[in-house]
Amino acid sequence: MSSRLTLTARIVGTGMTTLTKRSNLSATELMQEALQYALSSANIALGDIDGLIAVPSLSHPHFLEAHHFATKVGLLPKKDVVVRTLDTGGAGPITALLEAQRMVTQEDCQAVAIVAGDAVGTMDSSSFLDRADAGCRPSHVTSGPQFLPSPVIPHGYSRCTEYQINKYGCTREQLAMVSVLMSFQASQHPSALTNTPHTLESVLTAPEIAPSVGLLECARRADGGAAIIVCSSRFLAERNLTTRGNGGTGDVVILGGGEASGPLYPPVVIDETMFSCESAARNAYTKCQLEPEDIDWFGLYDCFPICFVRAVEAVGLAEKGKGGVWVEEQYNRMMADPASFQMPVNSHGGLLSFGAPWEVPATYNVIEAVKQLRRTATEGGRQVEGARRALVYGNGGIFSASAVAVLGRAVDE
Ligand code: MLC
Repeated sequence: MSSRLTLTARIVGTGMTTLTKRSNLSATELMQEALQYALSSANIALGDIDGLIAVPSLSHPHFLEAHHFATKVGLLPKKDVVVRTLDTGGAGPITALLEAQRMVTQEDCQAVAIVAGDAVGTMDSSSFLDRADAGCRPSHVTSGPQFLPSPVIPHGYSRCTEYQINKYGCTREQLAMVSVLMSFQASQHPSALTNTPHTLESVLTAPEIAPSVGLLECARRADGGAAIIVCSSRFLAERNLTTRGNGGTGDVVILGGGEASGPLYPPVVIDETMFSCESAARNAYTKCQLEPEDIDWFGLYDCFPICFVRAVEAVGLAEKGKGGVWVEEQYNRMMADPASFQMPVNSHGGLLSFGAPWEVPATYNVIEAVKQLRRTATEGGRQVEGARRALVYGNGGIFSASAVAVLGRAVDE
């Protein structure tokens, strides 16, 4: 009864295109395909959508991305539709989830679609790096200590990695273990790009991309589109669409979240002030009045191992400075008994091993979270038994934007 009186934002459908190294499709085509899957999984029509959020792509950038996409799919021109482009880099899909929650609970939207798509895998290496580098390096800095060589993003994360090593004693091996763990998780997911687990040695001996980052420790460039449908509980009740009982899947509620920002470019001297996941996670827990112990599954952004290690600490899985030790414990547990190993974090394999179409991957965290909460993550022994709440985190730029959302089953058991 109370769920009908309190307006909540529910994730009722998700969709994603097949992840591939090269699709030869445009970002818009990938978004369009993903949206179709999401609408059909939510059992609603495009005409029901009165809110659309898109995150921009690197491969096919458009002025007013969401307006461009809405026009392409025929949602525009139409007066009563709220169309917004959100750009917080890789945090975008989580920022969008929190925005969709506000649109549904405070702006009277009934059904909001979030779309993301990119074809960075189809781009040749130099075009990709030209665009990726330009975004993360100030154009006037061409030498000196602030200058980051190409590839700029791995070099920026390498600087942060060295800070963690020097300040907290995180080891190079512990960082490489993140990639091993992610590849193990991915090998249990049928849609992941990486289907064979890496060995620690293979990660440590992979070609060096930046001083403390090897090839297998970089977000795995790919093409893909993904979409999420968020509806108001009122709309679902009016349409008799509450999916609880519809195939037994149940709705997923957006409980709340938090966001925080860091600098656009890494400073010459890295210190704690540049990291933003900690305050985003703290804000999310405070808003939802929850503690780390209340979360059953975590979708943590892992574009590079350092991002994952910092996230493990930020969300409270490990004490500050002990993220590397936590990773090593998981790795040792996995090596001791791979057949029964389960880790309730990134059960899809994350950016390192599931696949990373630029700003799309945080959407995969949400899609996997929804599967976990609906208890349908059945392949590969991934399902966390009795999962009731999930935390999803997205990171933009080089720790420049952090967004954290907490999701729950619509009716707790
Ligand atoms: C690459 N390969 C991997 C892999 N990464 N294999 C397994 N796991 C991984 N994590 C494989 C590729 O599939 C390919 O295989 C081979 O390694 C070479 O990769 P490539 O990308 O084709 O090579 P190249 O063009 O030389 O570029 C290498 C690179 C680039 C490391 C410079 O991949 C790169 O920049 N990656 C990081 C992408 C990135 O920065 N994303 C944003 C993260 S920051 P094969 O078999 O095809 O030869 C973020 C925040 C934000 O997420 O806001 O965006």
